[in-house]
Amino acid sequence: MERTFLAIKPDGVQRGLVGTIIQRLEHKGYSLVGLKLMRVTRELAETHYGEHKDKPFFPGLVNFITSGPVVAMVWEGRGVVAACRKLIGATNPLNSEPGTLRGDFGIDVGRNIIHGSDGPETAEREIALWFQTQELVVWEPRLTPWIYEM
Ligand code: IDP
Ligand code: MG
Repeated sequence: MERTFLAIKPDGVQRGLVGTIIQRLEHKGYSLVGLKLMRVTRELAETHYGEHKDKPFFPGLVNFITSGPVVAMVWEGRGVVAACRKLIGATNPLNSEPGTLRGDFGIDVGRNIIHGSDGPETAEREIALWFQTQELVVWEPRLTPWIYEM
C-alpha cells in the first residue's frame, strides 16, 4: 500500500481545522498510520523545505512553519500520494478549486493550511525525515472490503 506524508501547518491548527482535515481523509477511505502534534525545529523546517532554500519566500516559510504546533501525519491507501495532492488543491488557495482543503479554507499562499508530499519518492523521504519507524502503526482497517473492490 502506498503512503504519503501530510502536515497540518500552524494556521490549520490555530484555526481549528485538524478534525475537519482528518475527517475528510478518513471519509475518502484512507487510513492513518502515523499522527503527532509537534513543534518543528528550524533544522527540520530547513531540511523539509530544502528545495526552496534559494526562493525569496524561504525565510518567511521557515519562520511560519516553526511558529506554532504542526500535526504531522502519514496516510496509507491506493493512490494516496496523488489523491491527497488533489484533495489539498493548488499551492495558492486563490487558484485552488472549491471542495479542496486550500480552496475551501485558505486565501493566502503563505497561509495554505496543509502540506502534502508531491510524489511517491518525496513521500518516502518526508516520512523518514518526520517519523521514526516505530511511530508508524501497521494495522488492517476492517473497512477495506467496503472501500476497495479487491
Ligand atoms: P506545495 O506546498 O503546494 O507543494 P511548493 O511550491 O512546494 O508548494 O511550496 C512550498 C510552500 O511554500 C507552499 O505550500 C507555501 O506555504 C510556500 N510558498 C510557495 N510559494 C510561495 C510564495 O510565492 N509566497 C509565499 N509562500 C510560498
Ligand atoms: Mg511542495
